[in-house]
Amino acid sequence: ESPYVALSSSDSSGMVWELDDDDNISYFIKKLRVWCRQPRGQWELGTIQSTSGEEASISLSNGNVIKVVRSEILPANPGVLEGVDDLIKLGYLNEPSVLHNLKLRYSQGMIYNKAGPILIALNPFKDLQTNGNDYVSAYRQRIIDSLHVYAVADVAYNKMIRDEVNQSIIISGESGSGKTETAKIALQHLAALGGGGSCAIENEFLQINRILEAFGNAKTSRNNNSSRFGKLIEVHFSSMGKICGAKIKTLLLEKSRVVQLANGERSYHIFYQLCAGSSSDLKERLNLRAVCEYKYLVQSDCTSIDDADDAKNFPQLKKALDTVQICKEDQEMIFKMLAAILWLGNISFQVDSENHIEVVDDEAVTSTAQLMGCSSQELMTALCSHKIQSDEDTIAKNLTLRQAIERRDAIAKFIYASLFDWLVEQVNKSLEVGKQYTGKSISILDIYGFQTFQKNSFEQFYINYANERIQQHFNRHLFKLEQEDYELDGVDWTKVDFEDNEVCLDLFEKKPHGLLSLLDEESNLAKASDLTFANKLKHHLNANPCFKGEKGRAFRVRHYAGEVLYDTNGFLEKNRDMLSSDSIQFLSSCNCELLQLFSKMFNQSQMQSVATKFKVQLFMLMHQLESTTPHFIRCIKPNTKQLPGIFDEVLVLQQLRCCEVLEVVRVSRAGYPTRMAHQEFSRRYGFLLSEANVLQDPLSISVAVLQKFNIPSEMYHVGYTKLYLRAGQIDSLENKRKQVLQGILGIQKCFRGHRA
Ligand code: AOV
Ligand code: MG
Repeated sequence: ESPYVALSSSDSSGMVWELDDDDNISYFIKKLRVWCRQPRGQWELGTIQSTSGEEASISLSNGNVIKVVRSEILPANPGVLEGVDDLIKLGYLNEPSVLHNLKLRYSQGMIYNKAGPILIALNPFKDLQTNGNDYVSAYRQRIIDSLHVYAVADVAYNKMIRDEVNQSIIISGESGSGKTETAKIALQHLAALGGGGSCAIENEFLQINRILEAFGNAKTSRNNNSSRFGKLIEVHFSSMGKICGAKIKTLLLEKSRVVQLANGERSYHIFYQLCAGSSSDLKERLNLRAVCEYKYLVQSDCTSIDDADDAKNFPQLKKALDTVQICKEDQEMIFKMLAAILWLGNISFQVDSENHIEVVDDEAVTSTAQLMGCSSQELMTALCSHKIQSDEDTIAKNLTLRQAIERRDAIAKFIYASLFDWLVEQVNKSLEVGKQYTGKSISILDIYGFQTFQKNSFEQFYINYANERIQQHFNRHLFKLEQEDYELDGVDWTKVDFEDNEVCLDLFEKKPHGLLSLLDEESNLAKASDLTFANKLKHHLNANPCFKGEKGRAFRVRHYAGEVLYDTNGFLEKNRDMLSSDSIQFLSSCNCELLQLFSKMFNQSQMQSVATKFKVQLFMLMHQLESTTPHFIRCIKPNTKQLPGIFDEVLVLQQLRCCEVLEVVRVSRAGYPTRMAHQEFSRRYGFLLSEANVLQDPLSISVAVLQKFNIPSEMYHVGYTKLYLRAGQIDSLENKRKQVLQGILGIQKCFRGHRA
């Protein structure tokens, strides 16, 4: 029950007080439990003892009495509302109350919370033993807390079957907040729901995740297992609710990581697994060395991860490749490509007396050439010369040292990115169980999280842009559409304000003067540089409040999750992502099936910039999500140390703010979370009425059902087209329906029994 009523009279001392709409205290109340802000920003619980003017004396729980000004005080919830599972139940919805609630539950191992329609998942940074088969059955028998990712998957599954509409589970949150783990838990539960009692599909999903993570995840300074690509896993179900296939769609892999690492970070897990865990036979065939001998891997002074055993993970990865039916020959080819990339990184150049550069002909060259299926000479030519086609013949021109290094790295990146895409394709082939999907699907979205470092480059630029798009999807569904619906349908409604990120998206997408268009425009100019690009941005975008030009090559963007300073250094080159025609020709001439395939694929793909390709991929993904009923999970990172038991209030608050949790709860508390068209409602529940009503129009039937089951009038609103129900109402109707249906089924069984 809301404490508003109880507290809005005068208290025992006779002091009159009031709370305004935003829960601010307009008058002081004696003995009221309050939160007061301490000088360092944290909130402390206390009780008002006396007031004088703008100040109150507050006694804290440690016995101290302090004086606090009115603006630094907020009302606290009564003890009975400590640790509620849904923030919607909080009487006072203010930041300290929400934080306190989450913190209390977190300290008791309860990492899941509802905030109206969304699930908030706090990263425990330890195994809570709440996932796995025992837990699925415990969950099903309702032995355990129903607040779990399982519950979200359940709701999505039931809704898909009931409404025959595709569903999506959209997981968002900062880097390291737990999206990928949450996605795995959701997938595991879908497999349990639609797997028909066998664990085969569950195991297959597990193995696929192992492959995707080995090739697509890496240690960053934010997360030891950071996803460096985005993914949408689409699980298809038959009309009977059984899984009949799945498909993975990926979003641009961060390929610069293959050749360039920030200090303390690692390249993709697979490289370390391969070096540490392959058999001596395989090592010999690939001429493989220890991690410390490869330049691409040692540049960051970080080759191992606490708690991760690269050597042990490799045989498991091979098993996973077996599971998705990648044959041993193909596996060998994959490992060869990885070894070739590592050796490529060891190739060095020298400048001769005439200032010509040449490749140092050493073991790196012979190993790479052997692995790629070409001669050392062919490889060396490809790395340091540039063929120019004149009218009569072709002339070879020597590259500069910088160009040669760029070419070497470009080849390494190209091979790795192509290998990743190819692998995803193979995985998808193995997932196509039933070719024809007759039923509906549930998609799980898990992308790279919002990131901000001291220096942010092109990778952060597109990652944060994608997060901005997903934030908009979130806003649209939880604020915009919701509130528009009320207004259109004549529901009396006080609008809840929310931070729209349209202006920031505009900054990225506007044509011709948005960040992406300007980047493409500049990338097409031969004479352009990162500096001219930065200047162009400052020239065209300064009017957008989300943009700020900075000194030199830098600019700032105000994202929904905070301000990020970008350095345009390398933007143009990374966006052009050129692979010279020489390199492609060279790769297609190698005696290696995969390299030939990759170069063919390259020739078929249009020559698009990375920004354009990314935008297209992202739009396709969002377009697909638009046609689904979304279920949102917000992951929250309780601390940056990646350790259990630490709840950093400032950090959590900042994340709650940027995903507007309080606003979501406000909309949902004031609103009607369940809505159904009269047609749909009457079809589903009309049969609960006596026959006489069945001939009426849907709206009248809806009303009759509500009346028959004594639903109080403040619990619903009859709109022009839809029926709006407050939280909890549909559950009681569903229960009634189930009871009646079970009764009917029971009678039918009884009849059949008689006939038999
Ligand atoms: P992310 O997906 O949100 O980051 P992860 O899902 O990789 O974050 O989580 C980071 C780490 O937190 C994991 O490796 C686990 O150690 C731990 N963790 C997260 N969720 C759980 C859980 N439910 N139970 C136990 N441990 C957990 V990124 O991909 O960087 O944006 O790109
Ligand atoms: Mg992840």
